Amino acid sequence: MISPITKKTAVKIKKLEIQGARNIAIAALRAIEETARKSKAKTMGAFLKEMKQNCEVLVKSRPTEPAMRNGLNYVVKKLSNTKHVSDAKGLVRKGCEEYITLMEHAVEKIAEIGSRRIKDGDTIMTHCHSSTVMGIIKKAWKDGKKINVICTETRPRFQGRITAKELVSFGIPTTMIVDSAARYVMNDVDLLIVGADAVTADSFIVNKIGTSQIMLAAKEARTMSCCACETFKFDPVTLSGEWETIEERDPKEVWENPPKGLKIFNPAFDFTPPQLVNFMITELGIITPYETGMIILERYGKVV
Ligand code: RUB
Repeated sequence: MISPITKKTAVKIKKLEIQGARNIAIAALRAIEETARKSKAKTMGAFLKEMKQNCEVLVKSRPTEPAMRNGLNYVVKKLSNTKHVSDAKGLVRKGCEEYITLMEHAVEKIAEIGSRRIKDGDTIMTHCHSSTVMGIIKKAWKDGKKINVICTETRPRFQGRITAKELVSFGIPTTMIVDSAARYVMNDVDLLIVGADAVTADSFIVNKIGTSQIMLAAKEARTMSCCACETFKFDPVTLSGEWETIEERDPKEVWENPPKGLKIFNPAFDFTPPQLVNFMITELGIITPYETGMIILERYGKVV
């Protein structure tokens, strides 16, 4: 049975009322925790089936989100040797709490490590809205660095406005540009910081559509570029050669009433190759994108 909270959360995630990889993962974990707590299943078999079905609905709500998938797998795996539903409910609660705490600590650590890379007077550019990137910028500002931020508007869903509102409310000098102005202003940027939805075993960064173009412009301008990303977003399925699925969104997001016969293609994310990324800021420290495969291998083991 699909619980009301799973249905409600999946809809909110689909509609981008909940956006950003970390917020999505946290919302999905909270939904699964409530589903478990309110479950009326009498046997472990029925409980496990219910958990898996609810996880599937959540995972399908945004296919390019390994942080959510990894989190839900982490919780469900805890149930493998459990005999009683009441114990299982406790384990789900514990698993969700543990994973959310790990993510929160990771984002704090990233803010600390990342802000050290920002110098007083720097101009930072970012794309879309990443809570991880925001953590770094706010920490640098709190540490007294007089920075400026350039943020893109991020068509078609304008997540750049969330970024801009948040930065302005913090008092951080912020300039918004249209996405296509990124290359034009790149020579004024000291550090480009983007977030990630997924990172593949072969070191590609999956983030909001347009990220790879901006990273390319940074490379051309010899502007330092980096990706701020918790290792929970590293995707184990890519170790065995699976492609990261790129979510395709409703064409209506691009043009509500297009002329008849026009095709609109609206991918949500793109792939940035490792050669365009100077470094990655993770909770484990600063790494190059080339190390992501090793971290996935160490954490999840070889595929046999
Ligand atoms: C958001 C986006 C963000 C990453 C990282 O896309 O691309 O950069 O999700 O976010 P959308 P965070 O708005 O389509 O979800 O650092 O908060 O996990």
